[in-house]
Amino acid sequence: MLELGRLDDLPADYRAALGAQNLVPLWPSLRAVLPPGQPRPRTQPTCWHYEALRPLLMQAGELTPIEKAERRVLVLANPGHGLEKMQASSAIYLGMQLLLPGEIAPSHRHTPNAVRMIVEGEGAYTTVDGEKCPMQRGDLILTPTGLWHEHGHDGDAPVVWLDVLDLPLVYYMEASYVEEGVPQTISGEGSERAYLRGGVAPSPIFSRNAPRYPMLRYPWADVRVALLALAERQPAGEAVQVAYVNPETGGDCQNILGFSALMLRPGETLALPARSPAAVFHLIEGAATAEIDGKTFTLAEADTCCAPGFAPVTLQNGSADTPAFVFIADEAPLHKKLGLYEVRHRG
Ligand code: 1HN
Repeated sequence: MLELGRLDDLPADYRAALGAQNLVPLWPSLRAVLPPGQPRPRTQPTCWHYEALRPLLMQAGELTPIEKAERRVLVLANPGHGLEKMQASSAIYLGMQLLLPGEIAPSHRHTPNAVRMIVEGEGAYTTVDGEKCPMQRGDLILTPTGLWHEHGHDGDAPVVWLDVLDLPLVYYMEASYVEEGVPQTISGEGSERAYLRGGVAPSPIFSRNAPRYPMLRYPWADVRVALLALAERQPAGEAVQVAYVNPETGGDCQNILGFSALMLRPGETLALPARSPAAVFHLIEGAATAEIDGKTFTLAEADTCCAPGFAPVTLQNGSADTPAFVFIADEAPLHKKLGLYEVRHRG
């Protein structure tokens, strides 16, 4: 590939004259914005171990009252982007949130989409758009763009969850903002019960008027049963994976990020193809390793790691007799909508 002229090849007075007119020569930067063959992601393969972050999160509970935090969160920041950017990847934000017994994280709504993956504790709940969603380990709770949400805790021990948002993208788009609310009136509970069986959906008096986000809570107990059932008939070597979908459309449950759960059978190794979207892997249950771009991370329960786009990923169950369950968040819906989605099978 032809070597192009550099900025310092140009006379200083010419560069100054360009700058004064808000002009920039393209050729010194062309290879950086259009690298050959594949992107050069800033996102680095990174792992956050729960054992290391939990004491620091509990310390935040002592240092900062909820009133001074609104949301008491330690952000899982990718060093490749600079920690202050609070990005796991170009589009994904991750944070571990702590709510102590009796605390309330007040109602608000915002443009970024969020989901919560519950990590630890009993007795907390999130109210989303008037629906009270209990939080139990492994549950996935959606708070899609524009819906009011608040968290409360009636239990007697700390509750921790992983927040996954598309905040970096929405912020980059200069579309990120919040509105403060008042405590919500609870109007319902358990919308997930309405979609308990795949293939049948509520249809009162033959009329289907599906809300835009019909299902806000995906209980882990149900997802786990679905994975175990799938594992019984799936041939060895084929991924046992379910997607969190909108049960009315079968499409992705949110607009920008995609969510799925994967079961690694005892001893199983899965070589995933390199795909253009970045992805996050969070271990719900079991023990596993994740090899990302040649870097190997050992994942214990509640550990979280991220893979840049175009990185080959190999997941391995570290146990010969127990399954491992992995929650995956990725940028695939975004890439598909933009026409950028690519899969590169290993050659
Ligand atoms: C947010 O609204 C929550 O509602 C958590 O729990 C983390 C990070 C950035 C922006 C909004 C929550 C967030 C957030």
